[in-house]
Amino acid sequence: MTPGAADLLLIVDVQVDFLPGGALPVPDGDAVIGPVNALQHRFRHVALTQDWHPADHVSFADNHPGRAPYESVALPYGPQVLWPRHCVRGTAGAGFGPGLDTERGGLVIRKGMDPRVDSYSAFLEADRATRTGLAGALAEREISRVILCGLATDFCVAWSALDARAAGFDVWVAEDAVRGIDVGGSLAQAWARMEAAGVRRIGSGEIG
Ligand code: VGL
Ligand code: ZN
Repeated sequence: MTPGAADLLLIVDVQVDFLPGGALPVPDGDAVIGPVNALQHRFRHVALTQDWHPADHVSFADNHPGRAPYESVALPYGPQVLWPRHCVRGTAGAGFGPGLDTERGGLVIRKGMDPRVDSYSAFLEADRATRTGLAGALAEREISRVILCGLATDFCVAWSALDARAAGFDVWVAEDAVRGIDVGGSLAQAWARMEAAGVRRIGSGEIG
């Protein structure tokens, strides 16, 4: 694949709290930084996302008395996994990972800012109704293909990839530039859902 003017690299949630030593570390998460940095130089359009929660966010287990991280609760929009408190907006944990090149990013999308609604996806919040504006911004830039990398494969990468497909983009995941959390089989399930939706996988070495 040779990226051109209609291609966007979407770097999902490469943030301190998702890296080893962070509040919600993705196993081996720091392994994505090298490939993600190498990929960026091959793209004219680069966008980054940041999970950016208020302190009273509904996805934090400690905001639900008696509940523990990784349990699921029923919310008005459906089941919600409860997470350790992470990526509280403005904190060091919500910052981009050390070593991640960010200067080529023309667009930063922050998500999960509504205290009552989570947003794994960079396009659509978990209520499946509130749009972040990313699809419109990409349409205005005449982007037709989105290549995803970052964290976590089975949550923010997968939901973003599926919503990008639903929005009509040609979608690829750079499989060596993502890592997953894997709670209760979520990683295999996410790959199966992406495959069924027509999301394709590519090695970052095949892009350039
Ligand atoms: C994510 C869990 C909670 C992610 C964000 O970036 O995949 N996962 N918030
Ligand atoms: Zn989150």
